[in-house]
Amino acid sequence: MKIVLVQPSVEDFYFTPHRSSVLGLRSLAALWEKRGHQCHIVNFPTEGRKGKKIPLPANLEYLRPYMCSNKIKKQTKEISDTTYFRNYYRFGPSMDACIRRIWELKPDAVAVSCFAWSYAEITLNLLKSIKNSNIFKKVLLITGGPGVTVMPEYFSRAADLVVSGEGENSIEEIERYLTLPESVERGRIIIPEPPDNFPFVWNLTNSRKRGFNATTMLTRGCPKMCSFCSNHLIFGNSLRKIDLKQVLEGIDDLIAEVLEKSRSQDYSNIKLHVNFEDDNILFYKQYFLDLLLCLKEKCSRNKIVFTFTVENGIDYMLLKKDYLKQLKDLSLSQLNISLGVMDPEQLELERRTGSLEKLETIISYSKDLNIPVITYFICGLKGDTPEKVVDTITYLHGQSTIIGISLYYPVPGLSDWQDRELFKNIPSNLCCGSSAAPWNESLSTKELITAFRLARTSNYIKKSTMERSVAANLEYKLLQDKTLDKSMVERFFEQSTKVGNIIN
Ligand code: B12
Ligand code: SF4
Repeated sequence: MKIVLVQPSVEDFYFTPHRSSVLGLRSLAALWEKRGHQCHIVNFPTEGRKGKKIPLPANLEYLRPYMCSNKIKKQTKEISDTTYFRNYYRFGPSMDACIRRIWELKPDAVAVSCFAWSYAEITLNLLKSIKNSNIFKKVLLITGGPGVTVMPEYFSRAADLVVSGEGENSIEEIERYLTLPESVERGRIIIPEPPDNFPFVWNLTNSRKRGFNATTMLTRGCPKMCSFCSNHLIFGNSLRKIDLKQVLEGIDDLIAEVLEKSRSQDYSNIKLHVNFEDDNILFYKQYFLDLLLCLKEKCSRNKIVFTFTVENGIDYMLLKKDYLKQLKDLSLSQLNISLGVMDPEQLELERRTGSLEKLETIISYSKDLNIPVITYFICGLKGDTPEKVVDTITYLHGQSTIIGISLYYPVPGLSDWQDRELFKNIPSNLCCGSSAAPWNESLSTKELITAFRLARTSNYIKKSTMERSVAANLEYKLLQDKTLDKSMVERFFEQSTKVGNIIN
């Protein structure tokens, strides 16, 4: 059978195409092909060079005053680099174009993924358009993914089969539906058993300037239960990894693919960067070192310059100096740290552990090793205050790190969001971090956006060579800006002048 696996277009203020690797769909395709099916993946958000500007949805109108108008383009770089978003986009083709593309592939079944609840509505619209279109009458329509898993009933009106959780083992049900279409009970929700082992898959892209970029993931599940994270809802609490032997064989295939493409495109110096999307790879420290060593050696034997990152974030509490040195020797090119939250009381509330002393040791050792650091924290958690958030930003301003700020968003089914009915009556795009909605009523939209802009301001100041004059100029301009919370801006500049910063 021919199965077309689809990642729908995304509508948001921004998107990260180099991380949009559809590893879930790749994993399904790898296993389903082994059963004799012909699988074709369509990753719509990565089609086309960049997003197409579209009108701001009516329910996000409250963000308009914070959006930097296009007139600001003419403003200095220091202002444009410290603003909120400017435009709203569609990443990927229009609905009609998507339908046409899928139809041209002549599928027996279409499997649509929803990678986050915040994109539930756009996924549902695609499903409905397929379902209502006569040309797809005989085509089986399946949906799954993290966004579907947390609220499967929302999708059952629009798909023949709704899969909650890991999708690999849903293939038996799909085959049954395809062979006995008359037995199909439309909109059925199934929760397949997780696979015993899952395949090593990757997404490889390349450009002449940057070389090759591969994204992969080696583990699933997490025994921790951070209050804001929905990982356990999809992958459960037990941690699993791909068998090392299987990864090592896969690395040979990855390198062969790189060599083949570089030959056909006539590359002289071959560079390969691998990004691991794992949530907590340091649960398997030795395993990770073993495969990095193998990857580096195989690259070197083939005259490929190898580097790697773990962009989804590394748990600094599990990181020690000697391990970091080993990662550096194995070509770690940037350290992405997940801080989660800084305040000790808050840490407890979020069921996380942390130590600023440890964080500082890791950041300063990274500086010695010449590894750039990005530290991510979440803003707008329950119990957060504007003061706590500014204190986190100023604290990080004093460290050798760039700040990555994530605005809080809820996911149906998390311990604080058990009432799923609530989400049926709210447009799902309100659950995007970029919507800066005051979910926990701890910070208002204005305060969340002020925090976002202060984090960018800190990064901008750190990157500039004339920090003091840039900071003074920005302080003046931000204090004039009526869309910002004045007391947060004042607190930031007052404290950041005291801590100074040590990035350069
Ligand atoms: C890489 C990643 C991204 C990439 C895109 C991923 C992609 N699909 O291409 C990027 C960086 C763009 C991204 C962005 C966001 N992400 Co993200 N992301 C991830 C991450 C770290 C890895 C995804 C992955 O490859 N997993 C591995 C594969 C094997 O798993 P999978 O994709 O879930 O697929 C399995 C099942 O879900 C299922 N399945 C998937 N699709 C389908 C389809 C069918 C038909 C079937 C049957 C089954 C099925 O079967 C697969 C195999 O078992 C996950 C965390 C995680 N551990 O998964 C978060 C995660 C998916 N992200 C999440 C969120 C919320 C976001 C944001 C929306 C957050 C925000 N700031 O608003 C942003 C959007 C920002 C933006 N505008 O860019 C949440 C989703 C929670 C939820 N249920 O709603 C996750 C789970 C993080 C978390 N811990 O909570 N993300
Ligand atoms: S945030 Fe990371 S450590 Fe916490 S539960 Fe999620 S995956 Fe696990």
